[in-house]
Parts: sequence; structure tokens; C-alpha cells
Amino acid sequence: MIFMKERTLLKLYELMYRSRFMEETITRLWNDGHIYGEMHLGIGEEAIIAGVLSHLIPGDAIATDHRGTPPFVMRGVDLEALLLEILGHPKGLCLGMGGHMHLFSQELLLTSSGIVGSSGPSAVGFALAAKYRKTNNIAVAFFGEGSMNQGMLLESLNLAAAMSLPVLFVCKDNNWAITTQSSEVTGGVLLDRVRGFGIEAREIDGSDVTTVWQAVETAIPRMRKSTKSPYFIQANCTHNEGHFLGDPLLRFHRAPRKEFGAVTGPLMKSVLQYKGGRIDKRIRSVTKVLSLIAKSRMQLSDSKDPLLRFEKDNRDLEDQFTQIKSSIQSETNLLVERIMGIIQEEGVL
Ligand SMILES: Cc1ncc(C[n+]2csc(CCOP(=O)(O)OP(=O)(O)O)c2C)c(N)n1
Ligand SMILES: [Mg+2]
Repeated sequence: MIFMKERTLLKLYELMYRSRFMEETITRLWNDGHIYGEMHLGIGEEAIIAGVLSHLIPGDAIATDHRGTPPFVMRGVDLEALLLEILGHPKGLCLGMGGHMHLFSQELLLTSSGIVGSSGPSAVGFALAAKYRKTNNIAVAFFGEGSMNQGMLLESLNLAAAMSLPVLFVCKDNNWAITTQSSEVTGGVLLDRVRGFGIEAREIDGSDVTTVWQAVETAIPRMRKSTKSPYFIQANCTHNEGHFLGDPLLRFHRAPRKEFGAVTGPLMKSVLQYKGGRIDKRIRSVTKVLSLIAKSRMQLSDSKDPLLRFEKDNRDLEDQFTQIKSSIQSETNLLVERIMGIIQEEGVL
């Protein structure tokens, strides 16, 4: 393990745990029916976000994808406004109009979008403004590896390289884009693709916050001062909630007996029905679906959980971890009590 000051380690833990506990709270609210629609969490990505954000200074901008909660929490957005936004309340960060996928803070230069790949153009715009104003600021784009097949993200890489813009591109690679394994729909090697634009790029273990912290520690100062050029990080991670809360692939592994009929019934029907494609093709498709369900189980493993890993690697800090956890838990619980009060008083849209 690399040497890092205890203060830095505790700060990273605090950032990661604050985000994790907030998302666990959001999960409870979603399960209780207070949050409408899909809910994409960033659980499993905390090490990537904390490792990057701990190097940012005021005036740096962040553009993120549909998993916006961790960066917004860690960058210090007002948590009451954030939670009310996720609940669709008019007192929310974006007046309850954006929901969890379309968050925005003008004050903190933070934006998120559900349009896959769009964090690239947003970050390029932020970086162009920083360069035009001759500040030392940079912009960060967070996106998944599925976005690397989106034209607008590739155009952003090109523009950032051609115009020498200080954009840190951070690809959070979990190898899944909803129910598609990204490696099956991606040509070539991602890092080679990025290097083809003339951008320096490296791959790291995104479940280890110290690795992320160290990778960014050398990259960002150079981007700020001398080169002003973009940099690309591919950080591997796992989402153990799958694509979104209630992910059907993972639901099967969590409650196989209950879900067995719901999965096998329609599959059997698709093979046995009178009309349709050739029987061998139907069987091949069903086999593919079953193999995807089997592979999705990997996401449930705790071994890639950045928080568990950090706690294990830093057992000597256990007492401080306990203190941090309990103060964040009471703070968040009070926040939720306040929010439930507001909702009961005024109702949710
Ligand atoms: C432009 C666009 N195309 C498709 C979608 C539907 N969609 C939502 S999330 C997602 C998968 C994204 O995968 P990845 O970028 O790897 O992010 P992850 O969900 O794995 O974090 C897709 C295809 C979308 N929101 N926007
Ligand atoms: Mg992905």
C-alpha cells in the first residue's frame, strides 16, 4: 500500500461513507415508495469519485452521468435540497424538475445527465471557459464504459485534445451497460482508442481509493499548470445493486425461488410458441439470456466493495471509522426526519 497521511485517509473514508449512507437512505426511501421511477445508485463507485474529488479546488467543474448522487454529495451540495430533488419536491435543488438523473448546481459547477455520454461535451465546455478566463481550473467528466461507444463522447475527446483543454476524463468501467456486457459491443481496446487522439491514458483499480487518489495526484497538477491538456483514466469497478434498484438480473440471484417462475415462464413460452424464428435460434437466444443472468451474479461479490476494502486495508483506523460512521448516520437520519416532515406538511408532487 502507498504511504498516505492519516488525515487524508480519514477524509477519503468520510467522503465515501457519506455518499454510501446517503444512497442506503435513498434505497430505503425508494423501497418505501417515496421516490418515483428508476433509481441509479453509485454504490461501488465511491472510491473513484472520492479519489478524484479530493484533488479538486473551488472553481473546478464536474459533469457526471446518471449516477450523480455520489459526486453531488461529496462536492458538498446542500443535502436537503438534493434529497428533496430526488423526491421530486418543488423545494429541491432543481425545483423538483430534474430528479436524480438531471441534477445541477450553478454555484458548485456541477451537472448530471441521463443522456449517456453527455458528460463529455459538458466538461469540454466547462474546460473551454476555464481556459478562456485564464484560470487554473479543470473540468472532470465521469461516465461509464458504455458511453465510450457514444459519438458525442468521442467528439469530446477529440476536441479536448485538439484545443488542449484541461479535462480529466474518468471512465467508470463496470463492463455492463444495463444488461449488455460492454466488452461484447466494443471494438478494440479503450485505452488505445483514447491514445489515438493523442491523450495520455491509464487503467487503474477503481475499487481502491488510494490507487485512484495517487493516479490523480500526479495527473491533475500537470493539467492545471503546465500542459493544460486532457487526461484519461479507466477505473474498474462493480455495481452491486446492478444497473438500478430492483435490477431484474440481480433480483433472480437474491431470491431465486421467488423469481424462478417469473424468469423461466416467459423464456419457455418464447421457445415453445407456435409462431416465431427457427427453433435453434430461439434456443440460442434463451441460452444467451440464461448465461447473462449467471454472469450478473459476479456483481454481488463484496470483494470489490471500496468501503469494505478500505476498512480491511486500514484496520488500525477502526476507531476513527466508527466515529465517522456514527456522526454521518445521525446527521443523515436527522436530515431524513426533517424531509419527511416537509413532505407530510406539503405533500410531494
Ligand atoms: C444517449 C443514450 N442512449 C441510451 C440510453 C439508455 N441507457 C441508460 S443507462 C445506459 C447504460 C450506460 O452504461 P454505462 O455508460 O457503462 O454506465 P453504467 O450504467 O454501467 O454506470 C443506457 C444504454 C441513454 N440514457 N442515453
Ligand atoms: Mg457500465
